[in-house]
Amino acid sequence: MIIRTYIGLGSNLGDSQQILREAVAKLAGLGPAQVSRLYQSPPMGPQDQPNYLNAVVQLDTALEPLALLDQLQQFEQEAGRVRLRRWGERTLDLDLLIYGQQQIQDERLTVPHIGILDRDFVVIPLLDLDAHLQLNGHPLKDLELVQQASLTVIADQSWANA
Ligand code: PH2
Ligand code: MG
Ligand code: MG
Repeated sequence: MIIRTYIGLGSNLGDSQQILREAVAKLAGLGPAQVSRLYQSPPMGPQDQPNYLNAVVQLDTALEPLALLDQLQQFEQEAGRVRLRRWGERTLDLDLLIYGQQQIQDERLTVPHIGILDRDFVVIPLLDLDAHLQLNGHPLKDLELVQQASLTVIADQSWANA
């Protein structure tokens, strides 16, 4: 069965735009993929770290959740992932945000991702891909943070192809 999934992308170390572009190309190898606009976002967590580049990919895939997670972690490693501290700077972060309608509680994986509802750098790009997307029956577009987002659009949805 093909499942519609959403994957959050973040980077604030190295050539972040190139790192994210390569990640999108790898994700597109797992099934039909669409990408959000590309955003710059002030850091959540420690403030003494660079701004992030963030985006979301919509991926339709036949991979089971843990098999998809394995792929995401492999792509993080291939990007030379460096992660210095919790909430801290990193080369590439790939988070499985949504997997169809499934709720998953596994020691390796919680889906929907725990932070979606209070992260503008996740919600706004999700809305690029589906303006009517709902989580547990609540339309994401009605969240207060949508009106107060602190993101800057860096590039339109063609950024990953360039
Ligand atoms: N990721 C983090 C910690 N802080 N801040 C922004 N703006 N964007 C991120 O992707 C991010 C963060 C750890 O995953
Ligand atoms: Mg993350
Ligand atoms: Mg992560």
